[in-house]
Amino acid sequence: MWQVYQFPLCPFSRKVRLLLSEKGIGYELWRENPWEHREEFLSLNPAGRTPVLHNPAKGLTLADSRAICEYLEETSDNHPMINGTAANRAEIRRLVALFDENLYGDVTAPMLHERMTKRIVQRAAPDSRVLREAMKLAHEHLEYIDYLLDHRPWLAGATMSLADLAAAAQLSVADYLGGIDWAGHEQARSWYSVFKSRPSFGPLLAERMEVIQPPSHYGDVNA
Ligand SMILES: N[C@@H](CCC(=O)N[C@@H](CS)C(=O)NCC(=O)O)C(=O)O
Repeated sequence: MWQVYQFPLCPFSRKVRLLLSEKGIGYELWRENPWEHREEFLSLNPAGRTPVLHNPAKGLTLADSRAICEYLEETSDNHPMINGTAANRAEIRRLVALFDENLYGDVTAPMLHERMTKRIVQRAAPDSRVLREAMKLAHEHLEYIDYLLDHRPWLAGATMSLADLAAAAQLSVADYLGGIDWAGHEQARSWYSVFKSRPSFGPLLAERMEVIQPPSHYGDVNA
């Protein structure tokens, strides 16, 4: 059985967990707070970042969500998520990079820092200017997602792919932290509500990060 080292609001762990579930691969959750720099965790991943996928029976440890997702894609035939022609696969990987890097850097990372790290680790108040800027940038990312969905049923093309999982993972964390205003983004909102109803998403929506509560619409599959 795979062990996923993660904490509930790590968007990269969410992406990996969504992929594992969509592929029907079982896993156990192992709670890891990377800011604690635990030695045992650093021996699994010297970068000190979640997610890590560990399989003691196989003697295998995988780190970095993109490396993990590529591994799962190469080793499981179930529900391919980087599929189609070489051009389709390049488009999926382009969007995964965009969401993992830009959406994370512009929106999820500052929201996590202001609302989670400052509260739990630094015991400091969030900076409202940083939060406002992240929410403004969230609108720009949602506009791009609306644009993609105007042209295709799923973000990277005709079928659901890792690009959808990557975007949903980031947006779900930003939404938990109150950083997403869905008003005016009907395409993105209805794409995301389809996701919320998927069995793979249920466990994520039900989880809570101690002391931080999400807004009421967060876990509502009809919102
Ligand atoms: N590129 C990495 C990013 C992982 C990452 O940044 N994880 C965060 C938590 S969401 C982390 O562990 N941060 C702690 C640190 O950077 O020291 C991936 O895709 O797995």
